[in-house]
Amino acid sequence: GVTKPIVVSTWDFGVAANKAAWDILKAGGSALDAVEAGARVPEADLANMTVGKGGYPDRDGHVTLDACIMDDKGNCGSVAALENIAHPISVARMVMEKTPHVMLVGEGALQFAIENGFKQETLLTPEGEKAWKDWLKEKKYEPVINIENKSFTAEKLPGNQYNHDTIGILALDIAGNLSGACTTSGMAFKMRGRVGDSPIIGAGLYVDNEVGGATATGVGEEVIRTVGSFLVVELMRQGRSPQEACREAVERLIKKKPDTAKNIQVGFLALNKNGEYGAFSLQKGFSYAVCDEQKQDLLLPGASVY
Ligand code: SD4
Repeated sequence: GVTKPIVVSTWDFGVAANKAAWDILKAGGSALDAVEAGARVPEADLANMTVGKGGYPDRDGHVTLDACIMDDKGNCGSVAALENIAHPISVARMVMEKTPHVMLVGEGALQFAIENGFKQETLLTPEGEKAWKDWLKEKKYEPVINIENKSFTAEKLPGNQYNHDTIGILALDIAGNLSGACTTSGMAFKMRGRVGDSPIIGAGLYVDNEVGGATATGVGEEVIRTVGSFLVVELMRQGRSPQEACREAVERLIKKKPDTAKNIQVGFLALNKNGEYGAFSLQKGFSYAVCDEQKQDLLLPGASVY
């Protein structure tokens, strides 16, 4: 039969991203074009401090970006620790389409981006610089749970300055094909050179066009350890619903590191081949956005363990 297109993405910010993706899907465009367009929205948003331009820097003051993209044919592309380029997701797509490789990092990724016409710009905003300088006073690396979700962090953090998001986005197009994208500036004040789960195929994102796609957000180290997104897709292959699969991946993570799990956030979001979706997170406060013909930009809370 005819597939009903749908797009899902992580955090409140997914609403705006989904809108851009939906414009492509409803016109009969590909899921790949849709997820790229969606991911570019938070990347370009200066108020968003965990993605793209305006992202918080590492502990040495450098904004370094991670992103990956995967299509329905198993093609994938990724960049990690990329500096001075505002749209890492589009560089990742170019790595996928124009190179024999899957992943480029650091200087090499930058060189490739420049060769392909991307403009270099300063990504550290005055707000990002101020937050970094405040952080330098104590230098405590303590990832804030739900830093991406304004409504859950507003009481804890002054001035609403933590309004932002790392985006994972999954789409099913009218032809029944799945693609996904994931883009982030990583954990704020990370060590220089640190790479999280978001650009790692299988960890931050995985798509298998026979089964479904999954993406992760939160503390990437724990997601890498459990190859989270691949796990979610494999669980769906074995018959789990998207939410059940996400729940089991969260439980796996707790089993591996019970003490760590209590004090961090990790969330998974999944979309299967039939257009069914679901999410699950360690802590309350994870949100995701869904957009299809019926419900445009509806925001649903994910279930959580704690
Ligand atoms: C990372 N998973 O770099 C990313 C951060 C994130 O919402 O998802 N923040 O570990």
